[in-house]
Amino acid sequence: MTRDSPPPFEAIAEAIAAHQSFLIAAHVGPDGDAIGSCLALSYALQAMGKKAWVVSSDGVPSSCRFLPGVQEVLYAPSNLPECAIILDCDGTRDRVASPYAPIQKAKFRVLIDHHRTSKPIFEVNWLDPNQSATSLMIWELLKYLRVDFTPQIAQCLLCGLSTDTGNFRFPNTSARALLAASQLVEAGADLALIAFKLFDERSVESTRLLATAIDKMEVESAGKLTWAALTLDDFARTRVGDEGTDNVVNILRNVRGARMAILMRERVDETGTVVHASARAEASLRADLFCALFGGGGHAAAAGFRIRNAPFESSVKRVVEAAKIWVEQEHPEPEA
Ligand SMILES: [Mn+2]
Repeated sequence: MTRDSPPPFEAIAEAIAAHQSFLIAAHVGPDGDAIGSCLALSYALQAMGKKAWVVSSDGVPSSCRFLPGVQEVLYAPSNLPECAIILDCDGTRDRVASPYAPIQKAKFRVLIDHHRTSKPIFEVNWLDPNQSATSLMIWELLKYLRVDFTPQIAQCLLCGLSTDTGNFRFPNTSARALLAASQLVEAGADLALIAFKLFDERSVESTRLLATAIDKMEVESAGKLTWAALTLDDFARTRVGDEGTDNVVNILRNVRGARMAILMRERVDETGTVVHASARAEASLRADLFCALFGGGGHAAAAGFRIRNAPFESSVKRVVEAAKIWVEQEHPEPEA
């Protein structure tokens, strides 16, 4: 499939018709587009009389817990699905927030994504980096399938669209995205609630962590780079986990003159110390390519990565040194 080929709606419709049970999953560290697109598709499949399980091995971020259907999200599928539909990521073992065996054992797999770095690895692949959000692609698909847009489906899709367009402020806010938003509001979605939940609401603990991050902010490269590193100690003191860092990197990126911002967090899992990093940048700085240096990915303006098996401080140093060079260099234009 090339970039310009039409969406494989017919093949996806056939996959849905031919199977009875579906695993739906998106990327690790899920956001509103990941969760929203999965839940909307699940509602649609259930309305078509199918079994659908939304899986997120990283759970649901607190900013998305207002969405209908989140209580049904599973950490792992309870049964083997006939068909797996993977959304908003490249479909690989490392990126999908689901045990991988059920995906490998499924009779049929569908990949729907708007990340530039994704490759057609499944039986049916709809990859379109010009789409503002995977939720917008699901909106197109459900229109093709003539699904009734219930208030639940509308709320989930608008949440995804709002997440990935920065509540309709980023340059990827296409006319199509606004048309979809208008129709989703008409179908019962609550944009004011979505915007507040996704972008403004914070817990007391997370507000304290934000203050810590701002306090620890470093400015480099004549103001072109802002960054902060939050340690285990910072998390312990403010009594909040990684979910408390939502949108903090965007605040670092908002500093006048900053072309790139990086937020690094010291976390621990069963493998030991893990550095979680988020980057935001002018699209021309290709945050996705920067994060790929450390095994991550994402979009030109927003991307992330994780570093394992290295002490936090030395990882932070390595990332900052690379970023200082990066903001001085030219990078390839995102392909159309
Ligand atoms: Mn997305």
